[in-house]
Amino acid sequence: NLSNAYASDLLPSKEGEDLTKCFLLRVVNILLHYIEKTFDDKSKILDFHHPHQLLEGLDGFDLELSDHPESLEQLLVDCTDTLKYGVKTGHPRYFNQLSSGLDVIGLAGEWLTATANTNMFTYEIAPVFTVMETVLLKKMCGIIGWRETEADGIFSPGGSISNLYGILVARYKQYPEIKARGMAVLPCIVLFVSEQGQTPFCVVATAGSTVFGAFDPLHDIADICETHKLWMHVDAAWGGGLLLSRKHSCKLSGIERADSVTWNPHKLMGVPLQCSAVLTREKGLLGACNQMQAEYLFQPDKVYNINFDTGDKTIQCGRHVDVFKLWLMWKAKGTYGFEVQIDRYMELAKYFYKVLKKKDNFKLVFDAEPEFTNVCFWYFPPRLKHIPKSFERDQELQKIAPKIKAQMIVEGTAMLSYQPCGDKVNFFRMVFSNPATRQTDVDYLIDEIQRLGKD
Ligand code: ABU
Repeated sequence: NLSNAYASDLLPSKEGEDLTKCFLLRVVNILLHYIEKTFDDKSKILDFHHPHQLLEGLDGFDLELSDHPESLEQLLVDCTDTLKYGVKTGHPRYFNQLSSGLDVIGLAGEWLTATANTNMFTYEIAPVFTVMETVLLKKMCGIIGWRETEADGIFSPGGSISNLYGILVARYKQYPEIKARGMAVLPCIVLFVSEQGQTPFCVVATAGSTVFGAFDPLHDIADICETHKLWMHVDAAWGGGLLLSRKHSCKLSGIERADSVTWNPHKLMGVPLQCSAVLTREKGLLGACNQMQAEYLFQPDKVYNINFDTGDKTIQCGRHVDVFKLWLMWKAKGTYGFEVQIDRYMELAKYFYKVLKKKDNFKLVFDAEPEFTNVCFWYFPPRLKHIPKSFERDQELQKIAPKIKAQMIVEGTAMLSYQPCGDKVNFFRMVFSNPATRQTDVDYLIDEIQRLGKD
């Protein structure tokens, strides 16, 4: 019992070894229990409460902070409660986001990363991780189809920031004077979004859109970019992982002609959050575009090769080590292991599509075999099933997905996402990126939607 022990008794406190070991082993036991529950399809995905209930405190779980220290025993209770009221994103019936699943090797990687507790900005303080990052970037650039020695990249916090890096580099490449003279010396530039643009400098194509999982025709876009000398950025945050599948990588054909690419291993490849890379075909641009040469970090007269002080390629200063868990997972699976996992998701998506197609109370948003692992569909409760499409019918249909989802969350049985899009009222988006999911979970989900959606 650690009721009379406090954080100040742990290492580096004198003779704190035994207590530190005891405390951390108890934390690990809490985590192991959570991991076992995560993979148990009979356990609830979440124990849902409203924000105000969490703020008010639940069964002694108090989020307020105090002036006095809590005992280690109470901290263990806090850890247990934090997991108790969270969402088991590795549960086999968790389909809510593009990033899901709980990879045990990736988890071990994240634990090691937290223990190492260093910053990615210089080789000086992250020698192994900065070199490891270059190995991973080289591997990913090679898979895209770029000549590895000339390509470059950086891991950054998520897909949107990676896209931002792509656009910053595109702008710098076209207008390097921006670095010294700022935006004011540039014409009114725009990303290529319509034929009435001002001065387009960049086209952003998508490989695996968030909702529909659609792929842009990358060769066609590359042809236009080459003709008009436009930078081509491919947002492959979601679809990038498909490059590891020999069967399906053709959907990204032409990505090798891009100037920059966003690829999030924390999505299709199942790496624990967060793990996102921006990759550029031309070496040196990220640095030239973003460097600030802070003298307190990036001294030019260091004892080692300062090309490995990669932090100056970013607009961040502090940078989390996101690479180790990916590196360790790649070691554990090999490229072929990722391929098997990804091909299985594609098979599951096809299975799901075929089952839905046969059911007259489900309607697919696109009645064609899925291009990716996204399958979008409506559920029609009996009272709406035979009503022809009309404004009034759609007003009712719009309410169905949120109602089913709300009940699913309250009961904690499954989680999947829904959204409207353009003229399409709320529909469900099923997506496969969770290694724990089996066909039986897919069958369960269909039954569950019908159970919760009954009139
Ligand atoms: N980057 C957008 C992710 C959205 C999703 O997980 O559904």
